[in-house]
Amino acid sequence: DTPAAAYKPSMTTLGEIKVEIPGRKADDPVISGEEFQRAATIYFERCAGCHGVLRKGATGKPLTPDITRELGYDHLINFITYGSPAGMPNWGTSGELSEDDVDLMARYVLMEPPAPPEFGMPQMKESWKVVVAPEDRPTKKMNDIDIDNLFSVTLRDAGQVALIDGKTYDIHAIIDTGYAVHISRISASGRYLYVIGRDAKVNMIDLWMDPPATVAEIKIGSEARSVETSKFEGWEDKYAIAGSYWPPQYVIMDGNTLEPLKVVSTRGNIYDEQTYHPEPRVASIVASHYHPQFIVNVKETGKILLIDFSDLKNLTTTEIEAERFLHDGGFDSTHRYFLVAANARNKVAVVDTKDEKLIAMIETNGATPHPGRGANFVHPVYGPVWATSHLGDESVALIGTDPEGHPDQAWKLVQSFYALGGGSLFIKTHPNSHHLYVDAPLNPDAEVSASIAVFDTSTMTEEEPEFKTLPIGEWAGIPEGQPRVVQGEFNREGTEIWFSVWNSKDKVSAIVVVDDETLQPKKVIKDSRLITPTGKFNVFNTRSDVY
Ligand code: DHE
Repeated sequence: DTPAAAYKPSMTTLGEIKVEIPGRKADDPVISGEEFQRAATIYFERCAGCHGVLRKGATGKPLTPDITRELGYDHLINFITYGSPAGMPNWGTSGELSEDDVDLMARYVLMEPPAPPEFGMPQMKESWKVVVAPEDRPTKKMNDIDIDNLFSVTLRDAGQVALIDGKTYDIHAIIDTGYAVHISRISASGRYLYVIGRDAKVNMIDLWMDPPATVAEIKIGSEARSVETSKFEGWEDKYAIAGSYWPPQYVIMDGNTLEPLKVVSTRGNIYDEQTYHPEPRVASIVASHYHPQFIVNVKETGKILLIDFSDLKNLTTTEIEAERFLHDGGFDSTHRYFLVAANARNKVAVVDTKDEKLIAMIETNGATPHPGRGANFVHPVYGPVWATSHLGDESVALIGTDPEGHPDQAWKLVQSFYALGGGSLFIKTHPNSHHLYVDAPLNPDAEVSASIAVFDTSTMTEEEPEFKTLPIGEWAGIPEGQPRVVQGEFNREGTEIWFSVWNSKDKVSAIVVVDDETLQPKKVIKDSRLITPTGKFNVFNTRSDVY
């Protein structure tokens, strides 16, 4: 995959999806069983991330046959070949699909979508492996790694994570995982690292071992994005949870072995229309600091679930009506409030995790907010704020988060200003830093997508702030390809920030470490094993929700 095509799943590694051809209708296009199978696999791996497996639409338009037949074969061919400015990739002209495949996909979407198989407890149990049983694990840390300052780095197309030392920049271990690990999360004790691949494989890695290694693994579905571990006092390291896109469900697992304990479907009714949706996918998940709860965001039905795990037999769930297309989000600096983007609705929902209710729904004045976990800092005029950038335009939105000290600003959009360009995915700062970093990896301009905008938060006023542009891609000194610079992550001390310089898998990639004080490059980490680095997660910052 090239990075340009990578904002959706890529071919080859998820494997063939076995589906039945639904009953043929008289005017169905001619398509052989073999072609149908191939088209279903291409669809699942390339298109489903945006349009949904059942083609009901989310970030991408709905593509059910009533709609596609209205559009017609020729229109579909053009659309798939050339894409659209609204975000549909140009599959044909980019060369990622051959002319024959474009023709195949146009015929395929004229037909009823097949549903891939369900994946329940028996399949999970079959895939579950305890590689090192708890009683055989070390009783103390066996290595001399400063675990709190370790970074777990996704090596996307290699299906691995790299564990990189935050001080020496040495690679302590490269660990095989599922394909394209989406996120890494750390147990409350800091000992275990949980990662989840796009293919819904979860690895549990023991950071006390020398070298750190996988101690348990499980597959929880066929496509997934999120994993988290229990953090509330008294429940540290007790449970893990993973959410999947297909089938739409979450599973609560034993935090020590990944034994699947409870699988819950998220299928149900959309919060506002109250009509049934067959594919409400699980987007971000965080662990509450106020109750023994996981906070699970269900995309298509627009519901935020507060799942109380203290009694799995008598599971209590608070179901909050929020907004459709919930995606990514994080806590405010006090960890009491959780802010999550309803991205295709240009809104951010705020949940008070202490009082267990929705307290605000805020328009961000931008297109498609995409915060990652967001960025918290104290604005000289507005006090504590949480920030998001946007996928669809160049704006950054600041939301007031201090109802006690700044009640007039709390849960309002207090400022909106411009960064480098549209196509931003992640924004980052640290309590010890006075800089706010904004990426733009999906910007069509190669120079913009390889740069980072940085703002000085200590001098912000009510006026539009100025920013500096850091040419991270240039600093990486990569001769070939068109690498994109993505997702800043601070070290434990908050003195340096790491950026992935994400090239295609056959080309050199790098991680550029920037000194937060001088804004100059401090280190370029290059290694033939660093294939397509994307997300990076510092152990301390991730486990303590510092961002
Ligand atoms: Fe992500 C976070 C889903 C594409 C890198 N991504 C998330 C989360 C979700 C999500 C639900 C929040 C997880 C959580 O916090 O529990 N991502 C999706 C998609 O559905 C989407 C749009 C399309 C797809 O088909 O996957 C998508 N994401 C991408 C990419 O193309 C990225 C850049 C590279 C990749 O891995 O494929 C990418 N997503 C990330 C990263 C995070 C993330 C690095 C975590 C950021 C953080 O700081 O928390």
